Amino acid sequence: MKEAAQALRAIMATAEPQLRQLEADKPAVPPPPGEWSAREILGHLIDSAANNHQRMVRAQYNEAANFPPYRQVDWVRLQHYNQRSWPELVDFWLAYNHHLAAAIETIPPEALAARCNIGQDEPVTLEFVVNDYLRHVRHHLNDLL
Ligand code: NI
Repeated sequence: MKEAAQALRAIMATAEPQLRQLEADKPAVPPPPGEWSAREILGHLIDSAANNHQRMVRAQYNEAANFPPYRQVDWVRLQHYNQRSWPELVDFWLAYNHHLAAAIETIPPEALAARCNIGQDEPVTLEFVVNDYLRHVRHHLNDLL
């Protein structure tokens, strides 16, 4: 999945300067009720990276079909991202995604059809998980930036 890895690196290259600028532009803007702050959105992207990392590796030895779905709202709430430093969250998100890009790059073609549970009725393929991960990152970065 070289192209997906390259796409993820390109997303990071574009987003990094904008993310680093964001805190200077909008320090601690409180979100409307029921919505996530910038820190919580970036935290949600870190949680997504962590959960999808597990799926992407486990799928390659066929143990992702029963991997539990994760409760994203609880993950954000329980980790108190609003109390964290913005630069630390940005650094960690970038580091994790550089790691994921390397992991995605080495997924062999024969693993692309491996089954992954993402909490829907039917498991999806590993290829779908990778592409859906990129779509999800783009979606939230568009909101954030
Ligand atoms: Ni999301």
